[in-house]
Amino acid sequence: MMDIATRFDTNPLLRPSDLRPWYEGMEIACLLNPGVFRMNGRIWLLLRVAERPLLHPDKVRIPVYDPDGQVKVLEFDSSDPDLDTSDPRVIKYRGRQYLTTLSYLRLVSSEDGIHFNEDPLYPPVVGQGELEAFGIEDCRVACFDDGYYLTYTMVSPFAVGVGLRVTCDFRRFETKGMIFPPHNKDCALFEERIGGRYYALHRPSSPELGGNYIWLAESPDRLHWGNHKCIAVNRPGNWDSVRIGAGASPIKTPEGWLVIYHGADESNRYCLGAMLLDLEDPSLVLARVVEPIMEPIACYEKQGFFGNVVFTNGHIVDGDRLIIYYGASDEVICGASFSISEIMAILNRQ
Ligand code: MAN
Repeated sequence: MMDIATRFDTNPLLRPSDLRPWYEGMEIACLLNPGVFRMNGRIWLLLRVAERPLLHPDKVRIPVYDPDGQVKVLEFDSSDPDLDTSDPRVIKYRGRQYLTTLSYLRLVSSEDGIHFNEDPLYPPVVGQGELEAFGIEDCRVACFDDGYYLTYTMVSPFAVGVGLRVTCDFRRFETKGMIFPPHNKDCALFEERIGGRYYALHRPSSPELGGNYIWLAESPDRLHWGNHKCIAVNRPGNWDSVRIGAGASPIKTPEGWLVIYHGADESNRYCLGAMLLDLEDPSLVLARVVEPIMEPIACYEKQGFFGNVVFTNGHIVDGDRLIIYYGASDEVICGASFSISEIMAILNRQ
């Protein structure tokens, strides 16, 4: 099978063993789904790093933040019949769910977009408070005149929602709290106003009636969001049949806003797709691909912490070249490029 992505020859670019764990007594299980931006002439990745306590032969150990921001480890007996460990990402126990890893964000940068290093001057971005007790994940970085807007998934025993922090230098952050309440994730801000208003794509979940669809919202200030509209749904029987969610900020082209999105099917296989939104009214979907533009094909995309996943929430645009950075198998960071005109050519006009 073929897709239209050109993977970097040097993939994976980063593996868990390339960084030291941030928390004592923990190991890095996964590097995944970076936010991407340019700053000071360099390309930066805001990696999602997932750490877990060192494996124990008879215990299942779950890391969480306590109210002081310290990591606390919950322990379960591996032989307890009430423990469901069938998904490597989640533990289910007596009606409750816990994550097997604790995610936070870490910055690396590069001159060439291939070799990335960490600079100790930039501290990790970690979960704060009870709504982030299970960590923070999958951060999109949107670039505005007044700073970088970070939209990320807040995870806690209460729920999953979208948080916002704002920074100009990635050293001091203003925390704005939850901007899209549960259950919501995959929030990508448009990097410019349309008709004087800010816009965001987001992904609420409505399991009883509806599904995991992509919605559009508008705002006067990027903090308060309203006029929500569902703009794209799952396609039964297709590669994006169970859930879809936006990647990074939509890309402005003469023909419309190009949105790269992920879609998953019943077997949790994650592929990437694309759709085109009207320039003036982004609630209008002008076109959407039928086949994915990228599928888990390479061995590092098929096998890993959670195999058969390509997931992106960060890219760089350079003329016709779209470079995505992506998490492969929820374990390693990779790069791939696309021709924007080639994506445009396969978009199916609606
Ligand atoms: C969810 C998120 C992503 C992850 C995929 C696949 O959508 O947690 O971070 O990559 O699942 O596991």
